[in-house]
Amino acid sequence: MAGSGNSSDDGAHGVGLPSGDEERLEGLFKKLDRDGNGRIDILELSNALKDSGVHHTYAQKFIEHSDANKSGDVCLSEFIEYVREHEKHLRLSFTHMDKNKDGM
Ligand SMILES: [Ca+2]
Ligand SMILES: [Ca+2]
Repeated sequence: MAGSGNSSDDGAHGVGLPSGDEERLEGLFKKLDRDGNGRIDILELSNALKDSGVHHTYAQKFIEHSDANKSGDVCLSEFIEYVREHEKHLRLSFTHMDKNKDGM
């Protein structure tokens, strides 16, 4: 990672969002993006879910629904957008995933 720029925009970012929410989702995104290329593809997601015993068709569904521009993979903004909207429903799976990781 090169250079940490001083951005001087103290303006409105994340309108209506509790601060920290996007960071939290970004952390989750980075966990799932195993090769760190900034996108989650079907393989990465199904591997992550497989580790925690979630059926792989769930990964496919997740990609299908969150891939807003139909690129075949999910970038950070698509991920945040989707998870934010569906978090209540999704939280179960992701909590489950964390638990399993720590619990083994
Ligand atoms: Ca990736
Ligand atoms: Ca996409």
